[in-house]
Amino acid sequence: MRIFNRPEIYSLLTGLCLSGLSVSAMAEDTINLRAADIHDADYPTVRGMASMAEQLSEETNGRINLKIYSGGQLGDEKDTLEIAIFGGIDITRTSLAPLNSIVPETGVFSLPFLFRSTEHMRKVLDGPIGDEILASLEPHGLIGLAFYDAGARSMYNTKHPIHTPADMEGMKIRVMNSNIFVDMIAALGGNATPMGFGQVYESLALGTIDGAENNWPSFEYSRHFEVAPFYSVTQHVMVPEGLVMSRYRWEQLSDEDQQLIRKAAKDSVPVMRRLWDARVEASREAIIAAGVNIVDDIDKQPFIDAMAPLYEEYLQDPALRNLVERIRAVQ
Ligand code: BDP
Repeated sequence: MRIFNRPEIYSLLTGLCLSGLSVSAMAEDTINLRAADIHDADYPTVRGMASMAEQLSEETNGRINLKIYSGGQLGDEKDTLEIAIFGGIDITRTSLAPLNSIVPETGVFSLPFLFRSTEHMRKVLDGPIGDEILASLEPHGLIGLAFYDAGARSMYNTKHPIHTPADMEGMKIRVMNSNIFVDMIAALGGNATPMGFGQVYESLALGTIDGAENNWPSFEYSRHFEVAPFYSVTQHVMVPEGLVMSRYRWEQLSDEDQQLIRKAAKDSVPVMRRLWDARVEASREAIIAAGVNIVDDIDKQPFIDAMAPLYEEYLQDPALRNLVERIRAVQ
């Protein structure tokens, strides 16, 4: 065993004290961030955020501590967005749809049949148009950090298979809190009822609504298929998810920390997408295995045609019209 001499012991003790000091200094500097998501801990959006939290913790030795409150613990998406604007929640992951009334530019991504494919959508989100939309949040009290995938949404209901818009005549369909979604359902002949995701199962079961629309993973893990066993692969909209931060909180951070957060958010995107692609497949298989009545040979044209007035209405602003043209031009 090595015996230390007195000067060595002094220097060791000084070292320990200093590191003790720096630990306490570090503890004072710790930045605690609270993030919200309505989805459960193993949903790809939450796991994407968890990878962001891990990266931030590693890169800062635990100084930036991102804690995720999943499962809607902090409220539904409309609430968490409003609370984030006032600085009560630091980060929230929501669909872009509830942002439509706050940031008009985000409405473009809620327009039905806008993206031609997942590849097209990812290319737009990963390019300058994506950055432009993220930046458009800033004057509204939010910082757009990144986009996550939400696949394509399709119609489901408690009554009968939907093949054409005529099959939706008079149906009460739940939508997210977005006027574009409300108008989309009206254009298809249904009556839209906006409500939070957490209320949908019960409303379907009680018959307050006849249907809703969502991607395979949300339809499956929410178990909506138990009460609404008719799923038609209309793929009418591909509205992405947004990872957004409170601008109030953002402005309290140093430039370096802002950069770390932005980078960790962006770096979590490929992680999320890998999980997402696998999850879409697994959920689709689970739905088929559950015996849901699936219509997957839909002729989309009548649905696309029905959307013309919606485009007219929303694209009166030349800037938004131009945005749509630029999105369509992305190859
Ligand atoms: C899911 C989205 C989630 C929405 C939900 C909904 O991931 O952000 O809140 O749909 O329909 O696909 O409300």
